[in-house]
Amino acid sequence: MMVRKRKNLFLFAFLLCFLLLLAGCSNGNDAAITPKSEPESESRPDEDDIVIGISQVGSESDWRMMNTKAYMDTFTEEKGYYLIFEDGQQKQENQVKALRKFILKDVDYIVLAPIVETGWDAVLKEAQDAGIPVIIVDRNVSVEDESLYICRVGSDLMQEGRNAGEWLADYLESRGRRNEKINIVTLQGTPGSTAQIGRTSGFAEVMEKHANWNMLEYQSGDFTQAKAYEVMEYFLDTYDDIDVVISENDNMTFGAIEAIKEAGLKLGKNGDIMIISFDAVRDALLLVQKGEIMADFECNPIIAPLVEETIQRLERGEAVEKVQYIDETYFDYRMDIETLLESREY
Ligand code: GYE
Repeated sequence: MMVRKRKNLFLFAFLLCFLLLLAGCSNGNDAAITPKSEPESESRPDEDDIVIGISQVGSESDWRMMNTKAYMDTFTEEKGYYLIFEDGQQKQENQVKALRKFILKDVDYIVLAPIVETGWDAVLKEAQDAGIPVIIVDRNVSVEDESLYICRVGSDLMQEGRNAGEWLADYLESRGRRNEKINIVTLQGTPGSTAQIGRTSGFAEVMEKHANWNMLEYQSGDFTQAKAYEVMEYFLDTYDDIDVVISENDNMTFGAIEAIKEAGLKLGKNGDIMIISFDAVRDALLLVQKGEIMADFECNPIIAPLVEETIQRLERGEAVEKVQYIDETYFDYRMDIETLLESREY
């Protein structure tokens, strides 16, 4: 009896170590609200369920959490969907594996939020050969043959970058700083992702029209708060006259603000540094309200309803648009954010 108890205890301790090890391996951000993948053995799709395999980027930001939640809320069992959700944990190889798993399971649709644009040709061809339609969501893919996917549903990320540039130009003009030398640093998102490429190049397009804008450096903060904090510390150590920080998502902005405050610098229109951000998640809008973020360019994370509409159209045999952009706006410190927040879902 005693021996058996010990054995159980040993087994328990072993399992605990294993679980702790696993937890240690995953990045802290990911642990928080990552939805579980499909419970392999517990449920099975009903005969006429629409089976959808979703390959998500990860859980790197508040935006991503909302984006994932919207898929869960939209593709419900009650509505006749069976969802297989795979979190790529910010690694393309995990996403490729997920896609192969979906193909093996012969799902009805694959929904792919690609971490970066390149490297998808082979696996998308496998899906096409298996006759599974692929819908690209959020970021884009860059493939030789565009017939490898049905359509892309998401944001016009380049336009967001342009809007940010135009806002800065108008703002500087309104403050009589049109011809002043403006030193800028950019916290970029994951290199090679559409969100990074689009926002960087959209802003650069406007920058070209302003010879007095001086981009000191671009560095990636990988869309996470922790990395951006480090990069911002480095920027502040390296350059002593930064006027503007372009931060390619709100979570990086949170990290940058922390570093700027710790360095004893002031944010906002009468401060030392102005931040322009992207996403417009709730916590960031509260900082716009406080004037710590000058302007925030919305990226709407609630893509799921448009994806559902697309799938329903395909089910009815209707044609769908190859590129479907979602409506977006922006917020700046001069607006009545409190009122705007009342009617906002995220
Ligand atoms: O801005 C960021 C997220 O791809 C548009 O990814 C998305 C971006 C979003 O991590 O917060």
